[in-house]
Amino acid sequence: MGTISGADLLVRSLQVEGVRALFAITDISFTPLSVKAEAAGMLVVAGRHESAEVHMADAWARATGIPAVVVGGMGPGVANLLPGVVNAWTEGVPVVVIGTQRTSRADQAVRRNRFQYVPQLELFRPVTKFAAAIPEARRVPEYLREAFRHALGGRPGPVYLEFAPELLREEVDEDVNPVLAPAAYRAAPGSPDTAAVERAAALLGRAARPLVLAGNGVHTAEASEELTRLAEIAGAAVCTTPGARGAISERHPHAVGMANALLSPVMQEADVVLAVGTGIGEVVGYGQPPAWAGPAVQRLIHLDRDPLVIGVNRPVDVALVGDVRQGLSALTKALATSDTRNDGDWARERAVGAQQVMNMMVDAGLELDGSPVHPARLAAEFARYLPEDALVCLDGGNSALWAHLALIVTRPRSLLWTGHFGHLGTGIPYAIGAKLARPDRPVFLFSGDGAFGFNLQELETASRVDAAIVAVVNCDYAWAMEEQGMLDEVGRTIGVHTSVVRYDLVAEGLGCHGELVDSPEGIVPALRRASASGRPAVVQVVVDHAMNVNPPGMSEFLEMYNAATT
Ligand SMILES: Cc1ncc(C[n+]2csc(CCOP(=O)(O)OP(=O)(O)O)c2C)c(N)n1
Ligand SMILES: [Mg+2]
Repeated sequence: MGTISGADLLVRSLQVEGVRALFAITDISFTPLSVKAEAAGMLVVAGRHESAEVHMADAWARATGIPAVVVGGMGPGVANLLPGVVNAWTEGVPVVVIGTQRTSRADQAVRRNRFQYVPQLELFRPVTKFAAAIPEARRVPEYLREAFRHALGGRPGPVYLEFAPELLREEVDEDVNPVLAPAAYRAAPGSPDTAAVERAAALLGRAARPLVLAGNGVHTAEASEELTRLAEIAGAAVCTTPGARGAISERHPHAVGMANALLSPVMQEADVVLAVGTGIGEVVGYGQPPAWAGPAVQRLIHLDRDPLVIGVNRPVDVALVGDVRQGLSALTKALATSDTRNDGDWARERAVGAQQVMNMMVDAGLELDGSPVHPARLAAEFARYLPEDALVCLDGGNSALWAHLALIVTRPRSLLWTGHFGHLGTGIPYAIGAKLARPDRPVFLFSGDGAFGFNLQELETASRVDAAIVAVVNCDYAWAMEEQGMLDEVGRTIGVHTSVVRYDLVAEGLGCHGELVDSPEGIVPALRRASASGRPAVVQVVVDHAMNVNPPGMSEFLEMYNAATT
């Protein structure tokens, strides 16, 4: 009978779950963990700020469906993890967060004015699905199992585990608490109830104007193909939440794009809505008037793996609780054998209209000449430049809105954006995490200049780990999204403008390729040089600040928010 260290038990517990990356700024409190993870073949990456490392792990999970691990050293290292964890929690992204702690849980009750001590568990409890202190090495597998059950079950989310540094070095009997395979300790949801599927299929089959609202749960379940097949069989139009774009190809003849204020006429017209893998939150108007029609005239079928999201924001006619992929397949099967189903004319008509508007955004943007560059021109040039297999990250205020208007997303897990929390600063780390997870894909970032500044130093990380991302900065030297509201309220701005910054030179100083562009004609050549450099690259494009203040759809967007019940 052999012995095994706490660090080994931890790494093995991560490996059985397919974890391949560990993000950590070195801290001697967890040296054995870094060493064992590296020895096990995991990618061990040190960022320049713990919160950015959480964003990297978050992007890894979004790009692959598999969680990554972030480790913080006791006290400040753990405290710095917090914003990244808050973002992952609100966004429903599984991240395994580990902290060392000055002392064991049992010893924390005594107030001794310790160096680098803060009650970490209490900080993380409200923003994780599970937070616990592992008391001793032999219980590592048990705590990791519980952590993964929570991180990946229901609506996914981050989990936090902590321990005193000695735990990693402690040797325990190898056979006492062995590491099990995931199938032995956590179950995936099954297919929804058959009778409910039949009722849903009957309702969808009789619909005159069926519309599917797809959320991130479609990505979680890897159910894009099933979603597309259902749309075809049901003759339904499909929109996605803004954060789940690409769940269906936006070029599919039934795709009507993002559920936002601009799509409201279609959302109101539908007589049966199938919401799938979404909590129908505020960004889609809570599924209520004025963005949608009321329950009296618009029926709702809601399919989700988590029963806790059903009926929260809108009364439901048929609830389907279970795996999204199996649920969609079951619905497709039930409809395929039914003689009552929609012919898809309404869906195709609406999709033609919606896709014309989407194409128009690019065509109209390309017409805008002059310097400084119009942000719509930049977004259009960017969208047109992207290769088909691009993975795009968005960050910024109005900058992100311009990009949303110009982009057409055709693949799942290809647009990373904090659609729920709107967390500025996620862009650079998201792009790095995505590129490390998917080196086979060209990874781009479209960011506002304000957002870009939060984690600018991570460009050094990108350079060091060879994450050849191409970052485009829509640079108006201002926090433009905040400007109009402030002008409307007090007639002037405070703290909206920043000084002129050479992000291209900063990028070069941090080991990346840099480009500064001030004319529309300069954009594409700079993008080409950036891609060809083979290095992480920053293309700073100076845009017209006045034009950046009010992107189309902005006022409707605010109107929809204000009108939906809070
Ligand atoms: C971390 C964080 N801080 C503040 C905000 C509030 N906020 C939303 S948009 C925005 C302006 C963003 O400026 P920039 O990235 O330059 O994009 P622009 O609107 O100028 O295109 C601010 C400050 C936020 N969403 N997140
Ligand atoms: Mg700006």
